[in-house]
Amino acid sequence: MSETDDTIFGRIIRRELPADIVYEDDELIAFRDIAPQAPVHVLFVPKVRVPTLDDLTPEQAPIIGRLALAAANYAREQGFARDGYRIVMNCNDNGGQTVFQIHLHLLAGAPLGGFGE
Ligand code: IU
Repeated sequence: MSETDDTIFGRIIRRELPADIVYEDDELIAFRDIAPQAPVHVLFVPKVRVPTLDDLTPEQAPIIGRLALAAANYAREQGFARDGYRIVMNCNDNGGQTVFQIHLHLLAGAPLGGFGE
């Protein structure tokens, strides 16, 4: 059983809630954000339960690499890697985190501008 079963993303992993899933393997799932902030907005979520980046242990550090690699592979396969994209991970309230299972946002499909613009 997934360890993420107390979040909405756990319910997506278990197919209890619908999502537009674009990638899945033994360790992570990727699906389109329901409120996209760019033409392409995909979330990469590990199946292991980690509420926030602040909870990540040294042993769990490879999870971040797997999320990033999956996002990079997706961008390359979809043909927008050379145009570019942004990956974001929010942590806790001031970071804007609303779902407490770590996830990487992949944003692409248009110039995204700089911070503060
Ligand atoms: P955040 O980094 O925790 O703020 O990101 C959570 C994202 O999850 C946010 O962009 C939501 O639009 C998105 N989301 C979703 O895709 N599906 C859902 O059922 C829920 C939130 I709730």
